[in-house]
Amino acid sequence: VYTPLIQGLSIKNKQAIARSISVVENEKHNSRDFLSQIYPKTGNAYRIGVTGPPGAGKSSLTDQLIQQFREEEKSVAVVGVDPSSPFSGGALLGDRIRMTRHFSDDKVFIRSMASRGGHGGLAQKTQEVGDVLDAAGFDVIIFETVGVGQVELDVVQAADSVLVVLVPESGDDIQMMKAGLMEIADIFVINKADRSGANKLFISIQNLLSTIQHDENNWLPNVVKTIATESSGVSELVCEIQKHQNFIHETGIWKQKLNERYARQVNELISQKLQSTFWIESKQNLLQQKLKEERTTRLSPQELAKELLNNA
Ligand SMILES: Nc1nc2c(ncn2[C@@H]2O[C@H](COP(=O)(O)OP(=O)(O)OP(=O)(O)O)[C@@H](O)[C@H]2O)c(=O)[nH]1
Ligand SMILES: [Mg+2]
Repeated sequence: VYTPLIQGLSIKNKQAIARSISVVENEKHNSRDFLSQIYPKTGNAYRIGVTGPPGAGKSSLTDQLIQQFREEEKSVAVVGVDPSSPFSGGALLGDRIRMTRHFSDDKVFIRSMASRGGHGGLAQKTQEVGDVLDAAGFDVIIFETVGVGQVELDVVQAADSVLVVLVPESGDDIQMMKAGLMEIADIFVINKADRSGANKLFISIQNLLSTIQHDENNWLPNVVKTIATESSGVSELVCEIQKHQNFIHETGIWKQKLNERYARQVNELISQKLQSTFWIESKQNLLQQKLKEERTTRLSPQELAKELLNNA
């Protein structure tokens, strides 16, 4: 059924790519089979996650990265992920405006995704879309997302290199640590370095990083200053990405990441299947009935779970 679509994918036909993505996104006609068929073609793309606070310049930087990778003859796909918006619009429109110069390039593909419900979580969907683009043979896939919530962190964590984009106004380090950005960053980018405070932030991140214990098997994140609107610092950034890529290849971390993604996908699919077959109407009703009972006299969650499981 999917043969023409897969053929189109293999030559990076934009229409075929777009259709493949919507098969996956909307879980149309056995999208699982489709993903299964393209699996052998995946595992070659390098995945970069770009996250950071709203307006930090993520799309502007992504546009610059596309430019740099294209100069190296690499094909690039970009997935903009916006968990907060149920439909494509708003911020995602902004992404499109920042990257328009690459639209006519047939080695560049740009797509926005928004949470539209469905069975899997947005992070899982994003990975599946990544797999489609990987199968289409893109050398680099960039995932852009606003780094505020858990979903966004999950999205970028599935990438090979994670760029955390901050701006001089980003404020104190403590806040960053709270947001969990410190743990996921492979490279810190201080964008809008044309503004005052960039050096102060640079030093405080360096100080923070110097307290991290590390050895030759662990990557120590580095910090790069950029001005995305002036292409300044971008080649240094690409250089750091390359360094990180080499590092994770040499240490075997990349293979490990691929395996983790594989295992996560399997787990995700199993739990979805188990949940959906488990919650037959009578069980849903039983739960609903317990919810109506007095909190103090009803069964404990543990007892109820046991009862539900035993009645399988
Ligand atoms: N002064 C200055 N402005 C910049 C720089 N980089 C980006 N901008 C501007 O900052 C604004 C936001 O840039 P975007 O690239 O859309 O930022 P973003 O992080 O993708 O924004 P969201 O996706 O909405 O979270 C735009 O007006 C850019 O022109 C920079 O290095 N210096
Ligand atoms: Mg953006």
